[in-house]
Amino acid sequence: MDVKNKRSLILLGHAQSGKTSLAESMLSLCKATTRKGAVADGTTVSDYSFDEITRKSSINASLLFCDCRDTRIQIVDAPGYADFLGEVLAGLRAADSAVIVVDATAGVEVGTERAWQMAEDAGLPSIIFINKTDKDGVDIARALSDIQNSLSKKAVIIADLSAPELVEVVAESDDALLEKYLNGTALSVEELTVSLRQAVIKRKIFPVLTGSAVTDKGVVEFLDAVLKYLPNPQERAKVTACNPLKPEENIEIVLSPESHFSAFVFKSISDPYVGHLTLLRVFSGSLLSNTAFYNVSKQLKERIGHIYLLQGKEQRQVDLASCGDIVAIAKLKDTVTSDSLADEKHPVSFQPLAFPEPAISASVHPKSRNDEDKIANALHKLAAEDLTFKVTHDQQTKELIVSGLGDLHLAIMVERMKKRFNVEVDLGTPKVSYKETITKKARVQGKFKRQSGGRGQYGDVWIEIEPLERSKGFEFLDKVFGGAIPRNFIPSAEKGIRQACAEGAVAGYPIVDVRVTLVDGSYHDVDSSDMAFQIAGAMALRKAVAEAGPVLLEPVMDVEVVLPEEFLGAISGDINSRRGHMIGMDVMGKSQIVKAQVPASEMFTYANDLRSITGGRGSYTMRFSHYAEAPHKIAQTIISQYLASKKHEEEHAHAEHH
Ligand SMILES: Nc1nc2c(ncn2[C@@H]2O[C@H](COP(=O)(O)OP(=O)(O)O)[C@@H](O)[C@H]2O)c(=O)[nH]1
Ligand SMILES: [Mg+2]
Repeated sequence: MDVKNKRSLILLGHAQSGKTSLAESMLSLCKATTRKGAVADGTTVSDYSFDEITRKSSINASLLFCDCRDTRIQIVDAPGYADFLGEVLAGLRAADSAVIVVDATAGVEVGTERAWQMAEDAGLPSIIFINKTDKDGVDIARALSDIQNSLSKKAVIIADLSAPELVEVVAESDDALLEKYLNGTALSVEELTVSLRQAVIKRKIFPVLTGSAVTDKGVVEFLDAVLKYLPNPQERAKVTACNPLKPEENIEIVLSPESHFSAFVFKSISDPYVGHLTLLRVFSGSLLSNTAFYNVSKQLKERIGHIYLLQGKEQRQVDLASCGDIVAIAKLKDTVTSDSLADEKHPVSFQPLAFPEPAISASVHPKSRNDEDKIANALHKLAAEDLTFKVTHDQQTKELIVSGLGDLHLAIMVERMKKRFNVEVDLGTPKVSYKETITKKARVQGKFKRQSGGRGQYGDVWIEIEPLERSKGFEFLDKVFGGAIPRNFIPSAEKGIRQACAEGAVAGYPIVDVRVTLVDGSYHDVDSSDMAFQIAGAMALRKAVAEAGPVLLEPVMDVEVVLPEEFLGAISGDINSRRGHMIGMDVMGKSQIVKAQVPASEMFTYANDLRSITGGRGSYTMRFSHYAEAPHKIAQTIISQYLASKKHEEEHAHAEHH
């Protein structure tokens, strides 16, 4: 296929606006499918996985293609929910342009604005499709003015413009043309056509199309617009990479099938429908099946078998992938998402994918005890496939913790574990990672002395403890004078002190932001030992903390909530009730952005609560900000829980001993 006859687009927009249905309509009109499917029946090419079929909603970015006259259109159908933002970010790296789908009855929604912003950040030329115009009471003019007010004044329904109006819109985006026009020279149709196309490619004009994905109305005109206005892979926004040997040196990729091969791995899939597939976008040159490529990121050559074009879960074998193609390769061993592939003699390294930090986490509890190994294996496989999903092991609580972009995201992962790996788990509320610290100075003695028949144990230290500034960690000073403790036992005392710090003194959390000074002590010629001084140090530390006004520190999160204005009051009240405080507000189109700081322990159910307060129209992100002193009442609760669990543990150990 000639590179001029290739288009690639990513379908973006609010959840439920009709992206998947539009893709289905395109495929059916281009005869890529024999029978048009429907989201409601779970029969679309794009939403093929069990979780998409049961939820009637996209979760994964799917790849589709159709041939429209002599042009091949490659489609990335992206999910609309913020929980699956990772899929959108990946898809944006594969496509040359974006189609923003707007529900005519709802107008511009939170997800529409987010989609618009992401397409803009990626520099992708965009077409807007106002969908669901078959519905009763649809007001296209109102939807359009909403788009013009919230997204861009340069969004226009080209078909509705009269000839002089069109001239003005186009001339405004092209200085040379404008001058000609103002001088009164007539502009030819060819001039206008070329200039209009360039304006769309440069994001100066955004064509708006209208129609219905369900009845196919307007979709032929939409396909025409894709061919007419959207860039081919050579006309797309320029692509830069860097020289892997000199990362500061930028290289502009020559977007041509004749130049050296370069490609970027934007996604990997391993599911029961397609097996293990690596998805790549070829930016330049070409790659033949049954050859090899050079993986710049891993610095190795990897052999490949077949190359496939994907039509949802179906794979069509092709002989080669060249400039502009979005293809899949099966069973790669070393190549993973975000890797750069290139000609070995002309290596280039693309910017890796950058994903948002996980916003929520939960502990994982197996429903059956025998499943523990299977669970760890399943979670690690899911995390390798979805880089916004993270699995960690909490050293302190000994719990397996999963983190993701929202509770829907975590719920989907639990479903996948069951369906794909046949293991069932419950998600719990993880313990917050508290820390302990002190509020004043103290000076104490730690003395360990055992005398039992033969050789005894003797260690004796005096320490001073004082608070340090937040996030200064731990400092140890040795000010022992005149050999009160032999030099070789000082590291022993320090080791005991550090160990006790890691274990905590009041609630089992690490002690931070303290300075401990070893000031004095005594020893015994025969009975003193490394072990005795370690124990003495630990005893001293625990005693010192207890006397130095211990407090608990809790993690505080930076939270950003995007929501329609009418919910502002409810949201700020809710943030107050979570011991949070507002730190600012911003406006994004029709939405408000609320910035606040809230203790992590108060945020566990936030995804659900926000959804119910805003009827699903709000979204939020959150990331760690700092540690702050937890209020006394909360600290008291945590300390008594800790003491109770410790008591329980001791009784348990005692019982086992007998
Ligand atoms: N009446 C009508 N309903 C539509 C249209 N397009 C999509 N829908 C319905 O809207 C819902 C969401 O569609 P879907 O394609 O899954 O939206 P997506 O989340 O943006 O992919 C489904 O129930 C579709 O049947 C349309 O043009 N007209
Ligand atoms: Mg969808």
